[in-house]
Amino acid sequence: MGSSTREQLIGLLSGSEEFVSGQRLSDELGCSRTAIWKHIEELRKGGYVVEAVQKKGYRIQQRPNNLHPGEIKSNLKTEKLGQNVHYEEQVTSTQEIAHRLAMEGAPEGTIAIAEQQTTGRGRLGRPWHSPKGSGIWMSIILKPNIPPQQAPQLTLLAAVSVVQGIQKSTGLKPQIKWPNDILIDGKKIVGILTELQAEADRVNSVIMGIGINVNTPEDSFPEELASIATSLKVENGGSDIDRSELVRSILEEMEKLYTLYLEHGFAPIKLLWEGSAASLGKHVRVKTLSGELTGKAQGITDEGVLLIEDQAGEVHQVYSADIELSQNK
Ligand code: BT5
Repeated sequence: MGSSTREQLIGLLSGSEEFVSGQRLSDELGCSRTAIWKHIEELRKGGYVVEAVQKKGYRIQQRPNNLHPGEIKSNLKTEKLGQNVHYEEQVTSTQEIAHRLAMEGAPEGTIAIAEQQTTGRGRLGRPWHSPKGSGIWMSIILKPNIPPQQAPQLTLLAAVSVVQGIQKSTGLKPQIKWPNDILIDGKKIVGILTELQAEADRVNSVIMGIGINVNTPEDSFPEELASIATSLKVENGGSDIDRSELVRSILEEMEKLYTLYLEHGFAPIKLLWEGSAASLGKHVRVKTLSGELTGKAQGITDEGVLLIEDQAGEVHQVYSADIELSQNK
């Protein structure tokens, strides 16, 4: 799918601090100068402040605070991830959109992203709070040639990518709580939800949902989240973070790790994951659908399964669960 003229226009204007002449824009985009002028008017309506000076051309002075495809794709250094962006102001869940796009044959790396989700979801049907304009709510379509049992590895891969992306964009150093939470100071800042379109022996598409509290003000979390959730803005001393830049860093990190994974398997990802894991070596309480277990988190296997050693010294393999880090050890 090619970029729209609007995306290309934003790309051209973003490529330079200088004015770009109307003639050059019209040559590169293959449309008349009047058409360019109309597109610029559209950008202005979309929240861009565009300076227009006779004989010099156009220059973006201020960008809107949104996740429009043009914003995400300008200067995005990836080959696949994020090159095809499906953006909406409000959706039920970006997972639903991405599932649909994958069924319709969207290429690998396509993302669905929205300013707001009305029924954002976590695992096991739990709700994901996704207020308007302050977070990153996105779902990435991947098409790895792996058996379905290996899909949990991609959750861990996504977690490492998000940690590295956040670190690169903000300098903050989040930690990963197995399998899918990213925390700062023990509070949740990111949730990851991996869903599959698969047959018994092969994955057709992985729909990787990532929710990040970016510019959520401190006092705006609903009561049930106030003590367990935080945002990058809160942890960053109150200053706003550029969401589209953060999306780009995450997509760039993820593409690097995903390529590494497809070429060399999970081993290199496992090492990186362990380097950011909050739970390893700690005493944890594990809640699975079949019961509870307490013990020491020993590590993860090459498949991404968590190993817990109980008080009797027996080692349990945990495939899917919620874990709590004990306070006392
Ligand atoms: C997750 O589930 O953490 C996965 C969340 C994935 C959200 C993304 S957003 C884009 C895509 N579209 C979707 O519809 N979903 C994905 P889980 O481990 O089950 O955690 C859910 C729990 O996290 C809830 O029960 C709350 O306790 C807590 N929670 C809900 N909203 C939160 C938020 N915004 N920040 C921090 N914690 C939250």
